[in-house]
Order: sequence, then C-alpha cells, then structure tokens
Amino acid sequence: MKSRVILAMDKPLSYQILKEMENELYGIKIGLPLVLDLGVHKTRELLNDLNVEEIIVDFKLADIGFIMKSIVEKLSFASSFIAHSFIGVKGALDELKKYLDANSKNLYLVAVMSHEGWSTLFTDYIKNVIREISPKGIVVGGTKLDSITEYRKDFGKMTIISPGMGSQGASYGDAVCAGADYEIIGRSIYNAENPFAALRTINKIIEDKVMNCKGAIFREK
Ligand code: O7E
Repeated sequence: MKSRVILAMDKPLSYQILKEMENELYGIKIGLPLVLDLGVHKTRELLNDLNVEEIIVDFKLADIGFIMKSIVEKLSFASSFIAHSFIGVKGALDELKKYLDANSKNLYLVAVMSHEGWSTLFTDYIKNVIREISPKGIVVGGTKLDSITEYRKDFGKMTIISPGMGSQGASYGDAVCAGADYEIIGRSIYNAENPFAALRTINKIIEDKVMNCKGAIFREK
C-alpha cells in the first residue's frame, strides 16, 4: 500500500507539487473552496493526469436525486463523490447511487463528523441508511476513535475514511489503528512550508504507528 493518506485539497497546490506527491498519496479529496477558487475547468486540468487511486469530490451532497445527479455529471473527471446520509434513501440517495453505479463511480456517505457539535441522536437512522444504500465507504471523524471502532464492527469491510487529523487535534495513525482505512489530511499538508516533506513525515508517522497498533481492529488490505 503506497499510502493511507487522502489529501484534503481545499486550497490550490501547484501541478509540480502534486506530481511530486502523487506516489505518496492514496487519493485526493477536492472541496468546494478549491473548486470555487479555480473553477471546474482548471480543477479538472490540474488533477486530470495524476496517478492516485481516487479523486473524491467532497461537496457533501444533500439534495434531491435529480440535483445531485446534475452536479455529479459536471464533475465526471472524479472517481468518487461524498453525500450526506441524513437526506435519506427514496428520491435522493437511491437515485444518486444508481446513477453512480451506472457510471462506475464510487459513493461515500457521511456517518460521523469530526467537529464537537455533531449529534449522535441520529446514529441508528444513519446506520440504516448506510445499510440500505451500501456505499463503497463512509466518513467517520478521526477525532471520534470509539465511533471508528463501532462503525468498523458494524460495517465489516466497508472503506472508512477519517478527517480531523493534525489541524483538528487527532493524532496521525490513530484513526487507522482504530479501524479506518485512510486518513484525510488538509491544512497540515497544504499549509506547510514544504507540503511534500510534510506528507512524507506524516506517512512515516502513520506507518510506524500502524506497526505497533496493539489490539487495534486495523486489518491489512
Ligand atoms: O482539518 P483539515 O485541514 O485537515 O481538513 C479536513 C478536511 O476534512 C476538510 O476538507 C473538511 O471538509 C473535511 N471533513 C472534516 O473536517 N470533518 C468532517 O466531519 C468531514 C469532513 C469530510 O471530509 O467530509 C467528507 C469526507
């Protein structure tokens, strides 16, 4: 496995830097701030020939099926899309999932967010939606290690991606040790003086920690 890091690109990085980083990344997640800065055309140009496993669009889609499909259609250069699960199945996520499947694209659903105010009141409902839709993966905040372990137990081999590492206080490697597959990291990389060096250091910290995850649910892929 070349890396367990997904770069959260919420700010433009140069093509040269991205090219330098491509072999040290699992994927790149592009956020609204980036696309609002560059526009769709330039974003596509910047990412088009990068050798990473997934380009994930993170607009946290939360609308009726028709609108979500129209958004996805305009971003066909990406391999994967993130939607909120709270919007429910019929007329929304069922239509989006069908469309993504038909176009060989992946869906990730938000399960647990990383910020303090995220409520667990709807956990059962969210888990039911995830079961019904059966996405490629789910997002569980890396700041909530018990939730990662809980969702790993409940959802077996479903991919878990975890934001909140570094800038939001979670320690690199802890999410993977708790059961996540990949850690989503933004500011600690793109705001670093040398983003490539920062990424390499983070990769090393994660790999070292994973080697010593005693009793963790972590599974080798
Ligand atoms: O804190 P940073 O700079 O490392 O960036 C974190 C990224 O993860 C940023 O793009 C933000 O939108 C995203 N994120 C969270 O921080 N918390 C969440 O609960 C969920 C996400 C997220 O990526 O959701 C979809 C995967």
